[in-house]
Amino acid sequence: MPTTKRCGTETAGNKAIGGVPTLHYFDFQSRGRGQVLRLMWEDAGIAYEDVRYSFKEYPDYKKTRIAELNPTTNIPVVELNGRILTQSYAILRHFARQLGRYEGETEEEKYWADAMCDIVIDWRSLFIQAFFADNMEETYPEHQRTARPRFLQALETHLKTHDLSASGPYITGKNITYADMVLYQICHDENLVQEGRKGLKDCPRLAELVNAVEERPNVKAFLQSDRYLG
Ligand SMILES: N[C@@H](CCC(=O)N[C@@H](CS)C(=O)NCC(=O)O)C(=O)O
Repeated sequence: MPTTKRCGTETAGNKAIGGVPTLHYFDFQSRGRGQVLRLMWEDAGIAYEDVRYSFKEYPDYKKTRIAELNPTTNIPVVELNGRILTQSYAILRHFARQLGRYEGETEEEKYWADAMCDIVIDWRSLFIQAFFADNMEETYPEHQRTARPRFLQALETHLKTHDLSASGPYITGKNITYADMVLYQICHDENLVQEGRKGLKDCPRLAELVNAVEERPNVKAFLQSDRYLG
């Protein structure tokens, strides 16, 4: 049986998005696409129901409960007041608009946040392919040697040189966007933020962004709480 846990207490943020969302996702520590949604809700002080499926039980639920919620049979899926929301990045953008934050202020900022997010989408697809392959002992080290440094270097260059990013700490400057959370989470899931940011030693601007995300009061409290599972 999947586990269900209520996280947080209802706030104005819940009112802004229309209630208490229920997240259906893997019980995969504090990792994956679903974790970015948790991160946004934690940062915004939004209460949520966290439904977690073990990797073992998921294939059965994929054919039943998840298939009923989402024709592509993927997770994350969010239920909110009788509505079903699918596609994690569309969900993040939707909540950002509803909250009136996390999407950038000007059209230029919104474009840039979306563009940086799209780079991470490409990176995460390759990461997952390599990490969950049957022969992951070969494919993941290969990914770590080839694709990953390519994405790290491109993102570091963008952050250092783009007009909006250069002043830092976030992608569009001083205000966080959903794209910073997407970028933070892939660095976390690739184990680049752990052990004193060892994996980001050649990417000081990216490390600055990671530090800024982790220093946000609600994120900091979350990372130190029993809701954070590593
Ligand atoms: N574009 C989708 C991708 C969803 C996706 O591939 N989810 C993965 C987990 S992160 C999944 O459902 N894997 C199990 C499966 O495909 O059965 C999104 O961003 O939500």
